[in-house]
Amino acid sequence: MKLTAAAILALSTALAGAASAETWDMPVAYPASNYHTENAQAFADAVKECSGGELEIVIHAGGSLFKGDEIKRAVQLGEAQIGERLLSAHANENAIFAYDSIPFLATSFEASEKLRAAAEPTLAKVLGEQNLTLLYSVPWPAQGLYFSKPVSSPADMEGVKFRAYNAITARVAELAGMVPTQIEAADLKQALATGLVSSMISSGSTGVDESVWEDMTNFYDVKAWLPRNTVFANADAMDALSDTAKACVIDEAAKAQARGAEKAAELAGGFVATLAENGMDVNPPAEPVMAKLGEIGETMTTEWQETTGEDGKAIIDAYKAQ
Ligand code: PCA
Repeated sequence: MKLTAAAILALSTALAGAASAETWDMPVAYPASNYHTENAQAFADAVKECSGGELEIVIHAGGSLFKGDEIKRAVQLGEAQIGERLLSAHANENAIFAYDSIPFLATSFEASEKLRAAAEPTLAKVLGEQNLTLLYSVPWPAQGLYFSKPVSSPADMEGVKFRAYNAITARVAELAGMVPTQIEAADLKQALATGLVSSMISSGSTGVDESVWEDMTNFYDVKAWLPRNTVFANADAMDALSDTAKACVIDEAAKAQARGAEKAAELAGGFVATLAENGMDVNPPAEPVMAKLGEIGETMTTEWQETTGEDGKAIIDAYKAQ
C-alpha cells in the first residue's frame, strides 16, 4: 500500500499528538445523570476522538472537584482547565452574566436561542477579559415556582423562605416579600429537609434531579426565563493546545451547544409530568400572582439595563433586531 503525503502527515500528527497527550479537568456543579452533564460527557468523548487522543477532558460531576460557586474562579486561575457554570450566579462581578435571567424577556427555547446569539459577542468579550474562552452554553427549561403550600395570591408568598441560585432569583424573592438564601443545587435537598427553605424558582429538571416532591407540594409553571449553563476554558490552556486539538474543542463545543438545546426542549415536558406523577400539584400560576411577577419583571429589567449600560443595550438591541 502506498501512503499519500496527506496520510503520512495525518499519521505523524496523530503520533506527535499521542506523544503530548494531555488531560483537562472539567468541574460541573450538577449531577452526572443531568442532561447538561451527559452532554458535557458527550462533548469530552467527541474531543478525545477528534483529537486522536491528544486531549482528554475528565468531567467531575455534582460539585465533586469544585463546588458550583468555585468553578469559575478555579478555571480563571488554571486550577481547572475547563468548567461549566450557571454564569448568572456571577452577576455580582458583572451584571452582563445575568443576561439569561431577565424575567419574561425570553421565555421559550426559541427565544432563548436568539438571546444567546445576541449576547455571544458581549459575553465572549467580558469572559475574555477574565482570561476565559467562551465555548458553549445550554439552556435549562423555563423556570417555575415551587412551594410547600398552594399559592393563589401575592400575600401567600410573603415571608416564605426561598432558595435562590443567583442574585436575580434573590431579587425576585425580595420583591415578592419572600426571604431568599442562596443555595447550590447540590445542597438543595438538605436545605429543604432541614426547613432552611421551603420554596424556589427553578426548572422541572432540577425538581426531578433532587426529588423535591419529598418536601414541596406545588409547582407553578410560570416560564419566567431560561437560564443557561455556560462552558468556558482557561484562555492560557486553550492557547497551549495544538491547532488540531483547539479546532476539535471549538467544533465540538458548537455541536454540544446545538445538541444540548435540543435535548432540553425534548425533556422539558417530561420533567413537569414527573413532578405530577410523584404527587405534586402542577398548575398555571394564579392571575394575581402572575400580575405581581409581571411588575417585578419590569422593575428588574429596568434595573438590569441601568447596571449594564452600553453592553446590556447592545444585547437587548441585537435580540430585538432578530
Ligand atoms: N436548575 C438550576 C438552575 C436553573 C435550573 O433550572 C438550579 O436550580 O440550580
